[in-house]
Amino acid sequence: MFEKAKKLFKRQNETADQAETVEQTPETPLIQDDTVEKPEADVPKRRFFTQLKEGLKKTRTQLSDRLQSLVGGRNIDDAVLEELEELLIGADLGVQTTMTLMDRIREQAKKQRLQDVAALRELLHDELQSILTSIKARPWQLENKPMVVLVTGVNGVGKTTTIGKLAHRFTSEGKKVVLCAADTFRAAATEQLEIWAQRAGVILVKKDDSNDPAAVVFDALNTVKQASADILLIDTAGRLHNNPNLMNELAKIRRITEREIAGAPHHVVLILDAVTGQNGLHQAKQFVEKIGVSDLIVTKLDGTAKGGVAVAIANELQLPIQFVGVGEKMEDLLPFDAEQFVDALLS
Ligand SMILES: Nc1nc2c(ncn2[C@@H]2O[C@H](COP(=O)(O)OP(=O)(O)O)[C@@H](O)[C@H]2O)c(=O)[nH]1
Ligand SMILES: [Mg+2]
Repeated sequence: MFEKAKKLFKRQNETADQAETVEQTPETPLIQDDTVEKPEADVPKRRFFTQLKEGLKKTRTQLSDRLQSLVGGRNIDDAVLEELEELLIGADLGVQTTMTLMDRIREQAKKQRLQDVAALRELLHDELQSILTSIKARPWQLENKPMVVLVTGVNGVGKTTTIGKLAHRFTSEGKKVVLCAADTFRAAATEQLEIWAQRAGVILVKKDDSNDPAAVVFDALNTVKQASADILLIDTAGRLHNNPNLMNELAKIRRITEREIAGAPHHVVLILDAVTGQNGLHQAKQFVEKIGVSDLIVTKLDGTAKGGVAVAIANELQLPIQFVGVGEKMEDLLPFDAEQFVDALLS
């Protein structure tokens, strides 16, 4: 079915395999669970895993449970592998990523003479993890203050919500956070960010009745300097991704931050909504091309059975996922860890 495209992507994979690998490890999550008796360092990790597992429930049912029933009692033959391929497509891993995976799985299954479902699951686990860990990630260096983060993405993907969650996370870690309301396109956008700023107890920079986002960013950069803040999170508009005005506006914001603070923006985050699945990929490519993106945050994993799209997007864009959104509440943002993500997907 995918023979032609397979050859095409094989070459690409070979290049990716040669790339330097840096494993993504999360910074210590802030959520503590005092009820579990475990060594200190394990507690946030365990809590994060439980929350992630819950968030990925729909996808896990689609992938893991069906994998079990697919293979039950059968030998791992070509027919089974074909069905696995369909399963991966069904979990929205995308054609390209599925083909990469299936090439490796077919090869290994033959080499290792795989017999049972447990071994197949383990192989799938390792190959998924290897795709994610081979993507270079630049950690968020909170020591080099101020750290400026420009948050982008189309309307409704969860930019403002994610900024609220990040603000909560960083203040809980004792950081001084400033939010910038640079989505001046919709009147309600500033109000929404204001509510999050209050909830998280952080400073908000806004300009009422302004339609000049770059001017708001300029003010915010000054506030950050004056207040000696640690982090600036810039919320932006997301109207029509292919609208040249939006891209020009983002480029202008980027230029101003570069001019005002050395090394800024330290991260340009693209927010992607897992519910829109593969459709989000085309939009994502526009952002990557036009403004340059350094990190991904995938939201709404709790609302879809197609959470595999997170792996597909990271793989196709070769960009690291830094956080994942698993709900609408302030605590529902988790630092991304490749191993835990794959564990939660397949357990
Ligand atoms: N279930 C779920 N909903 C989310 C998540 N992140 C954001 N949302 C919801 O998505 C909707 C759009 O979010 P918003 O932050 O306004 O998107 P923006 O237009 O990109 O700023 C809101 O109703 C949020 O509550 C998530 O991780 N899970
Ligand atoms: Mg918004």
